[in-house]
Amino acid sequence: MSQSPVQRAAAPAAGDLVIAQDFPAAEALVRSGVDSARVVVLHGQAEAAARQAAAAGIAAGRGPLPTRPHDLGVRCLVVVPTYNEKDNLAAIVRDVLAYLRTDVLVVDDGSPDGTGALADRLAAADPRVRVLHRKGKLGLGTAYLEGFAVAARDGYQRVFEMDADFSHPPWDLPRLAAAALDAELVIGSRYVPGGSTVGWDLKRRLLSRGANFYARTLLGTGIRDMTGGFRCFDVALLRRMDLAQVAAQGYAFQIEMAYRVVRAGGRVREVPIHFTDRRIGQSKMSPKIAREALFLVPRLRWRVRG
Ligand SMILES: Nc1nc2c(ncn2[C@@H]2O[C@H](COP(=O)(O)OP(=O)(O)OP(=O)(O)O)[C@@H](O)[C@H]2O)c(=O)[nH]1
Ligand SMILES: [Mg+2]
Repeated sequence: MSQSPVQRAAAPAAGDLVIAQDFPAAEALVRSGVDSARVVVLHGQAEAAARQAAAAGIAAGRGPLPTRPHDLGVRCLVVVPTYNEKDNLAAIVRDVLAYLRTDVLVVDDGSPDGTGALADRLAAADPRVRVLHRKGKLGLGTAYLEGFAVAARDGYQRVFEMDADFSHPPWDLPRLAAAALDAELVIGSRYVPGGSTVGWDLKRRLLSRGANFYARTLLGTGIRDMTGGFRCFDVALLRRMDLAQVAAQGYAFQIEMAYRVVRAGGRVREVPIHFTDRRIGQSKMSPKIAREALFLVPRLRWRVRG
């Protein structure tokens, strides 16, 4: 059976490092097919030290770590919704903070496995980490909306969506943030040149492709990856949007937000990422989530006006 376009077997060896002076240069490399997991973006770091930090990061299975978190000059908040992610959370939070100068907001829905208590411990140990506890599993969409409200209230300039399960490579966060300097929405995209999905079976790939084709065709946005959940929004644009109208939860939430940004006149950029199937823990994908997207997309056409 044929595999997805780029099948990454293992972390690259440190000897394969590719140096990019800045984020636009890194973007061009990734677009041409270089795996971002071995791109060292200098962005002001001395090359020798940067090479060393990246090699150490790769050897530890954490990707090409910078010598210090990349600072894009804007106040960032990475929102990480969690439901039963106790085996992922500490590592993902640590890596987010290592790659990007940012705060992290964990939105936990009363995870039975104790993720919420773990998030509290991480927050107590680091002022950059914050936690929102909600009672019971209220869904991804509302978790992000609450995160956006915190970002708007507390003066953040960029807010990110990111899964806790390492599907979204933390080393791509600064690249998203850099692209967001001249866009209102940046989508970490599997379906532009240089992007891919890794580790999904045929059924999951077809479902994702089908959902994207469907949404793109019906909504006419030109966006290749409408369902991707690794994103950066301009908080100023979110403030101008009427987010109380957003109703969707699963993949449909991502489709709806992308469409609303387009209708609100926001510029959308897609930057390629390798989306990797979750490392540990249980999938929450369900037929209900797919059905929601199926019925929501046509309704968006006439519900959402610019
Ligand atoms: N707060 C909150 N987080 C959720 C909820 N459902 C999922 N999440 C989190 O949202 C992120 C994405 O969910 P996933 O289960 O990874 O969904 P997926 O990527 O479509 O599917 P798999 O990776 O195959 O499990 C993860 O960090 C989950 O822990 C929810 O109802 N509330
Ligand atoms: Mg996932």
